[in-house]
Amino acid sequence: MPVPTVAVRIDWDADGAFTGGYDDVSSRVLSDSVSWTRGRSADFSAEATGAASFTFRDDDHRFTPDRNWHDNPSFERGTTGWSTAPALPNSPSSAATSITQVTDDAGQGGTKAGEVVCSGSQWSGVVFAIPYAFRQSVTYSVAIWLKKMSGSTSIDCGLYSTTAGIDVAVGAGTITTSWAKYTFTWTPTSDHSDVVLWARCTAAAAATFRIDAIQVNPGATANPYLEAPTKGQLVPGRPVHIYATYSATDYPLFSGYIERLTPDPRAQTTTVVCYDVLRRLGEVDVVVPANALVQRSARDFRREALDDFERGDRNLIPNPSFETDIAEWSQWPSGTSGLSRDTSEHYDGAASLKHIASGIYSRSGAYSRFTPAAFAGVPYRFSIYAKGSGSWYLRVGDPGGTYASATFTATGTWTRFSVTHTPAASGTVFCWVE
Ligand SMILES: [Ca+2]
Repeated sequence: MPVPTVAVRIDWDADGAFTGGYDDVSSRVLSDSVSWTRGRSADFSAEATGAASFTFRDDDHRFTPDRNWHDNPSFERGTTGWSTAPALPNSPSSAATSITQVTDDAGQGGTKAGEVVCSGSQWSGVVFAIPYAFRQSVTYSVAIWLKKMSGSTSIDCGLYSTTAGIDVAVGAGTITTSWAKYTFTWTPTSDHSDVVLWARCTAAAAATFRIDAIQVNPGATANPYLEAPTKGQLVPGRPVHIYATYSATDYPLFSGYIERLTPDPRAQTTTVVCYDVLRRLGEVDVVVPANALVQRSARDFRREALDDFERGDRNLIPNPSFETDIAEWSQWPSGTSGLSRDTSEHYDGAASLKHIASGIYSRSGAYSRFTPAAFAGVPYRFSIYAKGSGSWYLRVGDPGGTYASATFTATGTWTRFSVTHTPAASGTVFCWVE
């Protein structure tokens, strides 16, 4: 008899998806440590909310909050937090021309790096604010990977208190065309909560260089670099999702948020305690109908929250992202000759579905079918991100022949369009764009 496998995911970077490279933490969870409850209580008893807890293996300190104080060290999700503002100790300092995400990496994990284009003015560079308190007489260590792309090789890096204007530490120096790690330490002589990390060109010359795998931590040596989560991500409130997979079907078990993280240095573990969406409902404003106490009980809210979770965490479209092929999609009126997988354009992932309307037919498009079948009376939302040109219908219909339709005009920018339909009959549902 097959045994269900249980998966645990945490949206560390709070991007609304559990698909980040390190969001699936299942392999780190001690197998006998997972527990959860949906908080179902007997009739007439007090409403109980759900909870979950599990314990990570933490022998490499991946889940120790102080492991890395830099919250965008790898550029995997862009350049958030980085700035070309010249908040640098030398005067006059100048802003770099740009910092962008590029596909490259220092071999420390991930696939992206940051590329800095310096302006040609002396002390041109970029900064990243580190929003944590640096304490007097505590030594902090930094490791940063740099690679020259063009121009000057006179690059340095440091930590700096922007208001005190003192307590500067400087590292790096002459960089090369190969990725290399540069390290330095800083021991502030007073407390600071306004510290920035900089990387800049010390010469009055143009320079382009790349940055990756930055490590900042208290201590005399830099911790080994590990791809996320970092200090700013190991915090309460991050979404948590536990589900079991049985015969290739996923069954949600728990949806909630981190309440607390408790590292145990001696056992080299970190225990995570979570609360569920129902307790979250008690913490946020909700819109309820008039006479809410008469019309809706807390049990209704619970059932709806769980229903939303069970419906909302699954995508019924069998092949929504075209990452490997365009299976499950067909062309209307017939065939697939006008459909192709396009890796040059994509909203998410690495590919999109490209459809060129032939102009032969008054309408042409692409369609897919829901599996499993939809149920009468339950609303379904079909949404796509689209880019291109022309006027289109977005439609979803049921086997009873009724359908809902929305029109949109595609533009040169990826934009989300959606349509909602409540099937009148149960069975396989079609969704299509034409
Ligand atoms: Ca990276």
